[in-house]
Amino acid sequence: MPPPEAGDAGIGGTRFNGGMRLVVLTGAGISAESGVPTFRDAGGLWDGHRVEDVATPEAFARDPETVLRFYDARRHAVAFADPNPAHLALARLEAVFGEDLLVVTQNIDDLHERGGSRRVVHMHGELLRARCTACGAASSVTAPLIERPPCPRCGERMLRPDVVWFGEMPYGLEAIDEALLACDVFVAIGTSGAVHPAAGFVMTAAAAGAHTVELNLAASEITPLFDEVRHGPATIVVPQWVDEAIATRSARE
Ligand code: BJW
Repeated sequence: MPPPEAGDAGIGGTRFNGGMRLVVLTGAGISAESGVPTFRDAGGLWDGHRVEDVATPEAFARDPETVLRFYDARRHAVAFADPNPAHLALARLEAVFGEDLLVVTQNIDDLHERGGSRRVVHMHGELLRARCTACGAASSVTAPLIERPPCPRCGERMLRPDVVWFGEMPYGLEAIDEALLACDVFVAIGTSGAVHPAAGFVMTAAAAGAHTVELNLAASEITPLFDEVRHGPATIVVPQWVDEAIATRSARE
């Protein structure tokens, strides 16, 4: 895919052309209007929990019941949530951009997939999957983890949520890095920029020459790093930005 040419500035400051490669990073803010709490906003998911009580391997080793109940409750809540117009817009974007789009999500819900996206990397794992602490196999598990269902591979009843806690290595970093280095536009949606390595993706993409865009309800910790910033609820600003991307690409094909 050729790189964007000089003077290729598009609508709203974001540059698009035929063959443009996009990486979209999503955070909890994209699912907020589906009723899934964010982490660090007032009233967020961890308002009633200390992060270190639930989101580290040490916490799980210390008190597995509390951690399993916490994730079972989130699985239950997400099952009743629906994808919102921001998730649906990213699926429309994929329908047009195909393999030129990669969605990297920090979210462990499945709202991107239920919204129709297929090219999604869940870098912090998936709520509906579990990993065996005996044999390491990861699998889809529907039974509540607190009931200690058996591992489909080895039969041991030692499953943990297949999510990435602090101090653990996120998933898909090699593929993500490759996409960031090759992308022309990097967009971060609804993430606070408080957690690494995701918070550093904007710098990787910018250093590789990409135009960078932040779509967020409010300024984040990394807002100054972006070329273009649009503030507003994801259900409004994401479909708007996607419509511009699709219109501009279609006009040039
Ligand atoms: C809206 C909206 C609306 C609201 N519309 N917007 C470098 C420096 C310092 C520390 C580190 C470093 N590198 C690594 C670390 C250590 C650590 C870390 O980052 N610590 C920080 C505390 C500083 N990182 C790690 O340990 C990671 N692993 C790692 O680094 O491995 C080694 C490695 C080395 C070298 C290279 C690569 C790797 C692992 C991090 C795992 C994070 N896990 C969690 C839990 C997952 C499971 C679960 O869900 O329970 O992931 S923590 C939590 O934070 C979750 C999220 O995915 C993540 C990010 O949160 P997010 O999505 O940004 O949500 P919020 O709530 O923070 O923000 C919401 C945003 O939405 C806000 O901006 C709102 O404005 C916005 N919003 N409503 C639009 N309607």
